[in-house]
Parts: sequence; C-alpha cells; structure tokens
Amino acid sequence: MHTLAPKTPGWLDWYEGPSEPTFRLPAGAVDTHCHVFGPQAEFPFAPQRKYTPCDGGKDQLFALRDHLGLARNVIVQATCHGADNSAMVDAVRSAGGRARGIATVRPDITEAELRELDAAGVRGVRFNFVRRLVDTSPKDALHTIARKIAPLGWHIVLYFESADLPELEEFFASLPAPLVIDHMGRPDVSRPVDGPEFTRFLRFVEHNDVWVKVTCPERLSVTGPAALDGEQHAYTDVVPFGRRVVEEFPDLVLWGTDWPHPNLTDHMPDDGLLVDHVRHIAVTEEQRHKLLVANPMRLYWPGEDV
Ligand code: 0GY
Repeated sequence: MHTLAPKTPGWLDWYEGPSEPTFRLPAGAVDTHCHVFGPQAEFPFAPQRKYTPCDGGKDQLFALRDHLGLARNVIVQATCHGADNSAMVDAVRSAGGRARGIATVRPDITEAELRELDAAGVRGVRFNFVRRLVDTSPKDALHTIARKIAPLGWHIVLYFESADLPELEEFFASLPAPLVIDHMGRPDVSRPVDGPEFTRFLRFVEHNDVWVKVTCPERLSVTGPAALDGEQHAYTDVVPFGRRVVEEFPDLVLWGTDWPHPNLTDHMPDDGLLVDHVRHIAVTEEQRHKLLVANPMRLYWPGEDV
C-alpha cells in the first residue's frame, strides 16, 4: 500500500469553493500558469522536493477552470515533482486539447523523449533560479537543454527573484529560444513602479522581446487581499506593476491563476478574486482580449480558433 507523505507543517491548502468572479472572462480565456500536485497515490512527489503540498490533481484543476469561466490551461511542472513530468503530462493528455504543458527536463534527455513530450502537448521547459525551490541551476546544463528544445519551437519559462536579474540577464539573453518570465520577475512592490529595479526589468523585456506573466498578485502583495480605504479590490499595491507591463507590452503579456498556489504562508487566495484582479491591470477591452485570449493562443495554440 502506498503511504502518503505528510504535508509540510503549516502548509496552506488551496481554497475550496472560490467565489464567482464579478469580472466575466472573455470567451476562450487561458490560464497560462497553474500546476498539478499528484494526486500522490498515483503520482508520488520527488524525493528531493523542498516542500510537500496537499494533493491538487487534474480533476480539481479542470473544475476550477470551468467554475471561473476559463477555456484552457497551461500546466507548469511544479518543483515538488522534480523532473518526473508524469502528473503534468497525464493532466495535459486528459484535457482533450485544452491544455499545454511546461516540463522540467535534465540535460541528458533524448530527442525521442522530447518528441514524446511534444506529442503530449508540452511546449516549453522551465528554468528555476529561486533558491528555496532548487539546489542549483547550472548554466552549462541549462544551455544544453535550451539547445535541445529550440528545434521543437519550444520556449523557456524563467522563474527568478528580482534581485537576481542583474546577475542573470546576460545568461537569459544568450538562450536560443523565446523566453517567458514568471510573475513579472517578482518585483518588490513596496518600491516605486518607476524605480531602478522595475525599470531594469522592463528594459530587459523590451530589448529581448520577452513574454511576461502578469501573475501572482497574492504572492507579491504586501497590502494583501483586503480592500483598502478608497479601493474596492484586493492586492492594490500590485496593480501599478501589472498595469505598467500590460500598457508597455500589450502583445507580450500572459495571465494565470498559479493554482494550487504553492508555498504561500499568510493567506490562500480566493481564485475568483484573482480573476477580478485582471480588470484592474488590463483596463481596455483590447488589452483584456490580448492578455487573456490572443496572446496565449498565439504562443500555445498557434493557428487554432478560440
Ligand atoms: C509558482 C511559485 C512557486 C513554486 C513553484 O514549481 C514550484 O514549486 O513554482 C513558489 O514557491 O514561489 O509559480 O507556483
């Protein structure tokens, strides 16, 4: 019998019964950043993982998709599954063409294995530089992976802390595939949106034509989920950052939920509120359509109708 691993002490489970969003998503909206955790009885977590979450499998993910009014998902391999992509691939295969995947692979992956992932619906790999999630991110190994995936037309998803961008940007610019940055490069939102740190990030995006996920207000916010005086919405302090990216790069932005929200410590977001956040960062119909439908379709389902 399989024994389930105990969750990390203090682990916050994903939010059951999310509210009905008051913002109605446009037809064909895509969640470009979500994960599956297990279920571990079928897909055990990796021994080298840095956290042990609750289960959050494809059935719950697809139920959330339908509840929020989303059409499609891009399922990003979570570090708790290491380089064993089977839970993610199983979810993508089960979605009937309505999901794509982002894998974690080792440098010795073969062309045949990559082709099998591609056939399942994988369209990219993730390189993770967040030290609490991975032990090392050796650049030569990542270059090897980048060279192997580039011929498939895949892209590279980058996850890093904003303080590390100056040291990493030359390496990022040398990668031979399109780049997608998670969570706006994790800005410190207590600093000014026009300050040197976020400006450096924006110029990196501009010079390298990088896609940006305007995701995770709940992870970046200092003010949190409560509406502030005079403001009717959650995560107020993140709004100027998301809005700035959407205004400067309307054709390069992507949105997602980040469900089941690993490693949050102060609160678990109501995913309905995360959908409501979108209308504050994308303020015109045109921006909303690009962010939620046109951009992700171009990157993940090119040539397909919504
Ligand atoms: C996110 C953020 C986190 C975790 C992971 O793969 C992961 O474990 O992505 C995090 O802890 O910041 O994008 O889900």
